[in-house]
Amino acid sequence: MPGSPREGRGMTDPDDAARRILRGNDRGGYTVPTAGLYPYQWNWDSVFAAMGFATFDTDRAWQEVETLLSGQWPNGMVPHILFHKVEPTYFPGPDVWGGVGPVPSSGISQPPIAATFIRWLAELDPAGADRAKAMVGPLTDWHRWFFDWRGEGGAICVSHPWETGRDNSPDWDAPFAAIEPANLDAYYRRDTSHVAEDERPRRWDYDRYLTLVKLGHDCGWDEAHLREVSPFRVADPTMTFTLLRANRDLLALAQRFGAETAEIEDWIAAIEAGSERLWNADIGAYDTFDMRAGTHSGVISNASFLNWYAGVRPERMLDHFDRIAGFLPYGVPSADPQQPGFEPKRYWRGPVWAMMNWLIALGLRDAGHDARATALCDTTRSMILAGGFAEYFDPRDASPAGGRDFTWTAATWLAWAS
Ligand code: 2M8
Repeated sequence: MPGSPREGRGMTDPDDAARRILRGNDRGGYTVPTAGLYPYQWNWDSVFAAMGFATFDTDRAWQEVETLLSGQWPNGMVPHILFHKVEPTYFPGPDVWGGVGPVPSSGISQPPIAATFIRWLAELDPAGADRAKAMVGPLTDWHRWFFDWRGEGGAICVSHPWETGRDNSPDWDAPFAAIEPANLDAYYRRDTSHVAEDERPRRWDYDRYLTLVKLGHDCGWDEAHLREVSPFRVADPTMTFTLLRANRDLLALAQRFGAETAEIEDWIAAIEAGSERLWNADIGAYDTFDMRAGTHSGVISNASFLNWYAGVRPERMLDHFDRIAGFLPYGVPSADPQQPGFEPKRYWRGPVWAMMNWLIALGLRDAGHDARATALCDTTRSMILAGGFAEYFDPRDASPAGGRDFTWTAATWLAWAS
């Protein structure tokens, strides 16, 4: 972690500020993304949190992931939210979801970045080898769940936008337009009491999010049934590319600890081939593919740039990366600023997310695109120094948006951007 300029509005010591955010969001064994707005344990947020903790407290880092895996369902799925104790500041809570695992939870998963970061954690902290070894079985079961229930010829689908973590991306506009919300009980959102309405999804989106949650809840999260009847089944670059990368890292862990590798090798080959499904030749970019409609979204998002992280086709996406970098001072925006649907302050429809930049830059570095990786790290550092540890940032001027004192931005700072 190279040194950083100690500047920024109101931040005399950003490293110390970041550590204090992680400690402040620690609820004892797990970390919330931010108080109030997100008062539970989220899946990929926790993995980023672990890497932040790893810079100053490796025991706490391992504990974060162990608590996450303690919520694994019997079918292998690791939920996207664990509701360790009920908090009234968030909706929808455990009763709306009706998760069927050992800890009250949601009924969907989130991008499986865990194996990748557990591998690093094990390298960083050799004393934690036994803890890493104990995770190989649960991680394999989780990856198998993705492959069995979300795989479509090696491309990995989602059954809800929340599963990708990119909640209101323009990617979902077309599949959502085909969903007519039905039989929804009256509900009261809590998010807009914490954050300005124009930085959050619209009511139109929430009606459809909750329609899909109700569908899952009412069948007890029966994946075979949902695969048949759900109106929403979309192959997605976040899932496909993070799972491909995670399988490569799981393979390394399995080899190190003498676990079975053949199944993991098969998954890697299948997803490498299946990722081609996400290549939209019309726009020369990776995007989502709606399995129900048989159409690409045509949307270039920050997830479109995860092919390098996944280790596929390193020559692709560079033109779009350079075009967008030349158009906006702070990238990578969550939606293409030169496409319709771009909204620079509205959540996953334009703002920049520091932890997505981290994943993209990791991939750029692995693919040998070093100058771009360094430039992305530099702009992310400036963005955080200018805007603080916000949930996301306006790509035009780095102004902060969404929640504040945010765990994954603090963790990204400590483990990568500082
Ligand atoms: C956001 O998603 C949650 C639902 O899962 C929400 O808006 O209520 C997304 O940014 C997601 O990627 C993230 O994991 C979560 C917590 O930070 O918030």
